[in-house]
Amino acid sequence: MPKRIFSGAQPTGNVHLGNYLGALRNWVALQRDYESFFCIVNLHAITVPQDPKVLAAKTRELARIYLAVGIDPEVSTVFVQSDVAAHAELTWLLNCVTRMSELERMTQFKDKARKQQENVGVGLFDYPVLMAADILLYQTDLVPVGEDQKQHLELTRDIAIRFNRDYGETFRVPDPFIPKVGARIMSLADPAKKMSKSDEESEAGCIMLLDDADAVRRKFKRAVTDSGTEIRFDAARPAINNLLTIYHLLTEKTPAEVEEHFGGQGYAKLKADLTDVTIEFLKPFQERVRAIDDGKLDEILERGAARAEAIAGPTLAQAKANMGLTGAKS
Ligand code: ATP
Ligand code: LTN
Repeated sequence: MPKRIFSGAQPTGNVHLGNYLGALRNWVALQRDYESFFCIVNLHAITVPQDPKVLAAKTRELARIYLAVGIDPEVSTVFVQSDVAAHAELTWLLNCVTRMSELERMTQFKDKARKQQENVGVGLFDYPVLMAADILLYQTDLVPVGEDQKQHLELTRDIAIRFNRDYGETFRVPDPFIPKVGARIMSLADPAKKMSKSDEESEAGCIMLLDDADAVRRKFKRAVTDSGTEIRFDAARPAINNLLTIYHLLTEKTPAEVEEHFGGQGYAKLKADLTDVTIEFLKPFQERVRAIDDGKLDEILERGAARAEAIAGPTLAQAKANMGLTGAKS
């Protein structure tokens, strides 16, 4: 049996270069070596307030982005989380084997709860359990994500191991796939923070995949730099390290080739070249986003939901049976 991968992104805000270099790019690279499921996790999106019309539009936009970065719907399953009811149902079962104390430790919850102030929904607290359900429903082997999801993956493994121990072998225990380079692209405005679409203050530090050339030029021009003039990879200089990492990943030049390319040059040259390679990457990508036909997109998402359901349904049924949840139908 081919090994399986599962991953997802939330249809909120705008997809940025960090999401691409940390996650989407690896999904594309891995999709032919694994049986792949790529989900648009709209149930995760509603853990913080969303405008329904905007959420619906962003869900379709994200599906277009998946396809335009190179996810091949003939090879991979692309679907919307809320189209497969098993995700919500397994979450309930897993809620009953997850401890409050485990969820209280989640750093993403703590960060997001702080931003929501008194309006912290129960769903936000339960977010990691829904994520565990996503992954475990597909008997997933590998989960390609950015560095920020590591803690959620560890919790997913703990939940699977506990469920298997208490109710008998039910779920495969997944491994994270976190790339060595690019797993944490930093904000151009503040290299101490990760590039993030949910952080409103940092718009200027975030290159969006749908940004036009002017926006890209402006953002790189204003990008923060560190002291020292030499253009080389240096862990002690996070701003330049981040810019060089982006250049290295977009051009696929080795770090040595990148340093040689910029040898004896200054920040102006680095920013100019980075702007050029980014625009060169984004232009054809954005054309592909626009070229995807609406009807075709519906067809892909319907087919995706049916394929996902065919795997998720039996896993859910097994989990229920193992827990003793047998009613009229069984
Ligand atoms: P954000 O913080 O921008 O809101 P998110 O993690 O909430 O991002 P998703 O769209 O759900 O948003 O994330 C999709 C993928 O992108 C995840 O695998 C996540 O780990 C990865 N990712 C997010 N930000 C970065 C980053 N700055 N560098 C590398 N990978 C990232
Ligand atoms: N929490 C993830 C999105 C996500 C996910 C998943 C990633 C939801 N379910 C399952 C991998 C596997 C994030 O990146 N914010």
